[in-house]
Amino acid sequence: SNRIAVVPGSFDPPTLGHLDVIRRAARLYDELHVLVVHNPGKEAMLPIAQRLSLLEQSIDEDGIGGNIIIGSWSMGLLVDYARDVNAGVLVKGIRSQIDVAYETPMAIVNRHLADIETVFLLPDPGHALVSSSLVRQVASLGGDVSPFVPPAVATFLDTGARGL
Ligand code: COD
Repeated sequence: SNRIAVVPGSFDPPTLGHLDVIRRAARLYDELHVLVVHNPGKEAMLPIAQRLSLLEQSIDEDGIGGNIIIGSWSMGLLVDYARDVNAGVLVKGIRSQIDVAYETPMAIVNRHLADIETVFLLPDPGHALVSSSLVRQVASLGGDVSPFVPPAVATFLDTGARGL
Protein backbone atom coordinates (compact mmCIF):
# COMPACT_ATOMS: atom_id res chain seq x y z
CA SER A 1 0.00 0.00 0.00
CA ASN A 2 1.18 3.52 -0.70
CA ARG A 3 -0.13 4.58 2.71
CA ILE A 4 2.43 2.37 4.46
CA ALA A 5 6.12 3.30 4.32
CA VAL A 6 9.45 2.10 5.69
CA VAL A 7 12.31 4.34 6.88
CA PRO A 8 15.36 2.07 6.89
CA GLY A 9 18.74 2.92 8.33
CA SER A 10 21.69 1.81 10.38
CA PHE A 11 20.79 4.26 13.19
CA ASP A 12 24.21 3.70 14.76
CA PRO A 13 23.34 5.81 16.75
CA PRO A 14 20.06 7.64 15.95
CA THR A 15 20.66 11.37 15.32
CA LEU A 16 18.54 14.52 15.14
CA GLY A 17 18.80 14.16 11.33
CA HIS A 18 17.16 10.74 11.52
CA LEU A 19 14.47 12.04 13.87
CA ASP A 20 13.69 14.90 11.46
CA VAL A 21 13.15 12.43 8.58
CA ILE A 22 11.09 10.10 10.80
CA ARG A 23 8.91 12.94 12.12
CA ARG A 24 8.18 14.28 8.65
CA ALA A 25 7.60 10.85 7.09
CA ALA A 26 5.18 10.00 9.90
CA ARG A 27 3.05 12.95 8.79
CA LEU A 28 3.01 11.74 5.17
CA TYR A 29 1.96 8.12 5.74
CA ASP A 30 -0.70 6.30 7.76
CA GLU A 31 1.73 3.73 9.07
CA LEU A 32 5.50 4.16 9.29
CA HIS A 33 7.95 1.37 9.95
CA VAL A 34 11.30 2.57 11.25
CA LEU A 35 13.63 -0.30 10.51
CA VAL A 36 17.10 -0.89 11.91
CA VAL A 37 18.89 -2.67 9.09
CA HIS A 38 22.14 -4.50 9.53
CA ASN A 39 24.48 -2.96 6.93
CA PRO A 40 27.19 -5.53 6.14
CA GLY A 41 29.31 -2.79 4.56
CA LYS A 42 29.73 -0.84 7.82
CA GLU A 43 31.42 -1.82 11.06
CA ALA A 44 28.90 -1.11 13.81
CA MET A 45 29.45 0.73 17.09
CA LEU A 46 26.22 -0.38 18.83
CA PRO A 47 24.48 -3.77 18.75
CA ILE A 48 21.11 -3.82 16.96
CA ALA A 49 19.17 -4.25 20.24
CA GLN A 50 20.77 -1.08 21.64
CA ARG A 51 19.94 0.91 18.51
CA LEU A 52 16.32 -0.29 18.72
CA SER A 53 16.07 0.77 22.34
CA LEU A 54 17.58 4.22 21.66
CA LEU A 55 15.25 4.76 18.68
CA GLU A 56 12.25 3.80 20.78
CA GLN A 57 13.25 6.17 23.60
CA SER A 58 14.00 8.99 21.15
CA ILE A 59 10.67 8.64 19.34
CA ASP A 60 8.82 8.39 22.67
CA GLU A 61 10.42 11.46 24.21
CA ASP A 62 9.74 13.38 20.99
CA GLY A 63 6.05 12.44 21.13
CA ILE A 64 5.83 11.42 17.46
CA GLY A 65 5.08 7.75 18.04
CA GLY A 66 1.38 7.43 17.16
CA ASN A 67 1.65 5.63 13.81
CA ILE A 68 5.24 4.41 14.10
CA ILE A 69 6.33 0.79 14.36
CA ILE A 70 9.98 0.11 15.19
CA GLY A 71 11.64 -3.06 13.98
CA SER A 72 14.87 -4.60 12.83
CA TRP A 73 15.91 -6.62 9.83
CA SER A 74 19.04 -8.60 9.11
CA MET A 75 17.71 -11.53 7.11
CA GLY A 76 17.78 -10.80 3.41
CA LEU A 77 16.47 -8.02 1.26
CA LEU A 78 14.91 -4.86 2.59
CA VAL A 79 12.10 -5.22 0.06
CA ASP A 80 11.17 -8.58 1.60
CA TYR A 81 10.42 -6.78 4.86
CA ALA A 82 8.48 -4.11 2.97
CA ARG A 83 6.41 -6.80 1.27
CA ASP A 84 5.78 -8.58 4.60
CA VAL A 85 4.25 -5.43 6.10
CA ASN A 86 2.52 -4.42 2.86
CA ALA A 87 4.55 -1.20 2.50
CA GLY A 88 4.78 0.35 -0.99
CA VAL A 89 7.28 3.09 -0.21
CA LEU A 90 10.78 3.46 1.20
CA VAL A 91 11.67 6.88 2.61
CA LYS A 92 15.29 8.04 2.66
CA GLY A 93 16.94 11.30 3.57
CA ILE A 94 19.23 12.96 1.03
CA ARG A 95 21.95 15.15 2.50
CA SER A 96 24.30 15.54 -0.46
CA GLN A 97 25.32 14.37 -3.91
CA ILE A 98 27.05 11.48 -2.16
CA ASP A 99 23.71 10.28 -0.79
CA VAL A 100 22.16 10.65 -4.25
CA ALA A 101 24.92 8.55 -5.80
CA TYR A 102 24.58 5.89 -3.09
CA GLU A 103 20.78 5.75 -3.08
CA THR A 104 19.97 5.96 -6.81
CA PRO A 105 21.08 2.44 -7.79
CA MET A 106 19.39 0.97 -4.70
CA ALA A 107 16.14 2.73 -5.53
CA ILE A 108 16.22 1.36 -9.07
CA VAL A 109 17.02 -2.18 -7.91
CA ASN A 110 14.30 -2.09 -5.26
CA ARG A 111 11.72 -0.95 -7.81
CA HIS A 112 12.67 -3.79 -10.13
CA LEU A 113 12.75 -6.35 -7.32
CA ALA A 114 9.43 -5.54 -5.75
CA ASP A 115 7.75 -2.58 -7.43
CA ILE A 116 8.58 -0.43 -4.39
CA GLU A 117 8.99 3.31 -4.81
CA THR A 118 11.69 5.26 -2.97
CA VAL A 119 10.76 8.75 -1.78
CA PHE A 120 13.58 11.16 -0.91
CA LEU A 121 13.19 13.89 1.69
CA LEU A 122 15.57 16.83 1.78
CA PRO A 123 17.01 17.45 5.22
CA ASP A 124 16.11 20.26 7.53
CA PRO A 125 19.00 22.74 7.06
CA GLY A 126 19.58 22.73 10.81
CA HIS A 127 20.34 19.00 10.75
CA ALA A 128 21.71 18.51 7.25
CA LEU A 129 25.31 18.03 8.31
CA VAL A 130 24.65 15.60 11.15
CA SER A 131 25.64 12.00 10.58
CA SER A 132 26.01 8.91 12.75
CA SER A 133 29.66 8.61 11.77
CA LEU A 134 30.34 12.16 12.97
CA VAL A 135 28.57 11.40 16.25
CA ARG A 136 30.57 8.18 16.68
CA GLN A 137 33.78 10.12 16.14
CA VAL A 138 32.91 12.92 18.59
CA ALA A 139 31.75 10.36 21.20
CA SER A 140 34.86 8.23 20.87
CA LEU A 141 37.06 11.28 21.42
CA GLY A 142 35.12 12.29 24.51
CA GLY A 143 33.29 15.29 23.02
CA ASP A 144 29.77 16.53 23.72
CA VAL A 145 27.32 14.96 21.25
CA SER A 146 24.19 16.59 22.67
CA PRO A 147 23.81 19.16 19.84
CA PHE A 148 23.51 16.31 17.31
CA VAL A 149 21.43 13.56 18.94
CA PRO A 150 18.15 13.14 20.84
CA PRO A 151 18.50 13.51 24.65
CA ALA A 152 18.15 9.74 25.24
CA VAL A 153 21.08 9.07 22.92
CA ALA A 154 23.21 11.83 24.47
CA THR A 155 22.60 10.40 27.93
CA PHE A 156 23.46 6.89 26.79
CA LEU A 157 26.66 7.95 25.02
CA ASP A 158 27.69 10.10 28.00
CA THR A 159 27.18 7.49 30.67
CA GLY A 160 26.94 4.05 29.16
CA ALA A 161 29.14 3.80 26.17
CA ARG A 162 32.55 5.18 27.01
CA GLY A 163 35.18 3.07 25.37
CA LEU A 164 32.96 1.54 22.67
N1 COD B 1 19.34 14.56 7.47
C1 COD B 1 18.49 13.86 6.69
N2 COD B 1 18.57 12.53 6.49
C2 COD B 1 19.55 11.87 7.12
C3 COD B 1 20.45 12.51 7.97
C4 COD B 1 20.34 13.94 8.13
N3 COD B 1 21.20 14.63 8.88
N4 COD B 1 21.32 11.58 8.45
C5 COD B 1 20.94 10.41 7.92
N5 COD B 1 19.89 10.58 7.11
C6 COD B 1 19.18 9.57 6.35
C7 COD B 1 20.10 8.81 5.42
O1 COD B 1 20.27 9.47 4.19
C8 COD B 1 19.35 7.53 5.25
O2 COD B 1 18.31 7.66 4.33
C9 COD B 1 18.72 7.32 6.63
O3 COD B 1 18.69 8.60 7.23
C10 COD B 1 19.53 6.34 7.47
O4 COD B 1 20.86 6.75 7.57
P1 COD B 1 21.97 5.78 8.22
O5 COD B 1 23.30 6.39 8.03
O6 COD B 1 21.55 5.41 9.61
O7 COD B 1 21.79 4.46 7.42
P2 COD B 1 22.56 3.87 6.17
O8 COD B 1 22.78 4.90 5.13
O9 COD B 1 23.73 3.12 6.68
O10 COD B 1 21.41 2.87 5.71
C11 COD B 1 21.68 1.93 4.91
C12 COD B 1 20.56 0.92 4.58
C13 COD B 1 20.76 -0.34 5.38
C14 COD B 1 19.18 1.48 4.85
C15 COD B 1 20.80 0.72 3.10
O11 COD B 1 22.06 0.22 2.89
C16 COD B 1 19.78 -0.16 2.44
O12 COD B 1 18.74 0.31 2.03
N6 COD B 1 20.08 -1.45 2.33
C17 COD B 1 19.22 -2.36 1.64
C18 COD B 1 19.78 -3.73 1.63
C19 COD B 1 19.20 -4.42 0.43
O13 COD B 1 18.05 -4.84 0.45
N7 COD B 1 20.00 -4.50 -0.64
C20 COD B 1 19.58 -5.07 -1.88
C21 COD B 1 18.94 -4.09 -2.80
S1 COD B 1 19.82 -2.61 -3.11
